[in-house]
Amino acid sequence: MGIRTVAVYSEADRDSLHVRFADEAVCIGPPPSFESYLNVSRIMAAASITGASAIHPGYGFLAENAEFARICEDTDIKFIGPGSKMIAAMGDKALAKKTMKNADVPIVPGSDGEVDTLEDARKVVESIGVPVIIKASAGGGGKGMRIVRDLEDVDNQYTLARNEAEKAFGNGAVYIERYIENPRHVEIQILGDQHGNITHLGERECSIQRRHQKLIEESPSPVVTPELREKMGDAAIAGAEAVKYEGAGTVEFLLDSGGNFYFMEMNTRVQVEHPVTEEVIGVDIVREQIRIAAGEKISRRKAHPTGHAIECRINAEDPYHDFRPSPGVITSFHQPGGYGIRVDTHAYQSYTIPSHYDSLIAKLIARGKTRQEAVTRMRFALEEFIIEGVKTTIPFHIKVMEDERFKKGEFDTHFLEDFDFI
Ligand code: MV4
Repeated sequence: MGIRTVAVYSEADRDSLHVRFADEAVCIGPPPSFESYLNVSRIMAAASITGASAIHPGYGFLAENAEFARICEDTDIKFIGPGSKMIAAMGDKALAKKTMKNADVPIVPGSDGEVDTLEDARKVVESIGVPVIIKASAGGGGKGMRIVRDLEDVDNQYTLARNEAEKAFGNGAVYIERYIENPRHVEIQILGDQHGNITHLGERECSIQRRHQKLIEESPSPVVTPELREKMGDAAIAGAEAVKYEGAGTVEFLLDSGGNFYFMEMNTRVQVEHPVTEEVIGVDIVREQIRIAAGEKISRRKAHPTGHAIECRINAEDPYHDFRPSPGVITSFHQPGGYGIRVDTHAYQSYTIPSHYDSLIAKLIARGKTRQEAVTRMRFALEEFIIEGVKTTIPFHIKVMEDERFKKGEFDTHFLEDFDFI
């Protein structure tokens, strides 16, 4: 795009590839993220010293921090993403649900917003019936959730949920909804520009996860028909239009076994799994984010997926020992390549994976004309990917690619709970 870039990095990331690739780089502090990547004043100082006109927040850290976005707005540095009020509104999960309900987006039946007392919690559960799920308003991504299967457990679980939420987010607010058994996690990628145009880029299937950490994503979903895609896409667009959404965003849905879908959360950042959408739609999502931030228009044309793409998250974790982190020096690194293979990574041979951050070290994306071709190509690329010195999730992914149920596309969010690896 011809835009000069400035990387920020902590002392632990001095040797990361993003630092070498940027035109300039500024160290913003010691390894602990509170002293570097979460330290707003140091990031603003780095932007100011280098004369940066915009900040791309990526994912994680401050990417969905409304306060950081507001400070960018106040200092006239363009935060590449939606406005701070939008981030705050979507970060409040109970409020986001109300907003989507008002825009006629399907939601899971449940409480009308937050449930502030035990008496109200009992009333709500009695009216919707068990099983229910209690979720933290300030949560998301599975943190602070409790399932209630027996009316007698409401008191206990409600109290536990509030205490957990208070501890984790400094906000004990919770809401309640019917618990959907064996759902799939299917999300719609959207783009909105400053001129009111909103479009969707189809769905991603993200049901293969472990402890709410996604491990494998794909697009299209093996169960989403063109008709369902149109319905989910229209719902996501209706929700985004109601809030005049600007930037790249993701509308997460639960999809039940009957083909019914329900709004779950909206993410106001680019997601880790965005490459599978890029591969089947033929759009560079980060480029679109930057164009939107610069005031340019997106094309309104509806996008249809061509072929199939799968992403495996290669984490520095030991899948043979409960996926425990495995930081350290990469002594050998050979990445796969060739037609239909893409690797997004900051790692290389001799690079030291720091222990301070999460363990994602590479994203391996395989594309094919069909899902089967993508799976086969992924299987061989995983075999070809050599990483030594640290344990990785590669052997786990090979096992999944060989699994009969996975190959048939027959899975839901509980797939890994009874997946016998080893
Ligand atoms: C649910 C649900 C069933 N019913 N909500 C987990 C992450 C958080 N965003 C919401 N989650 C769920 N919400 C209702 N009403 C099941 C889950 C859930 C889940 C969702 C997506 C992917 C994996 C999951 C694993 C367990 C539970």
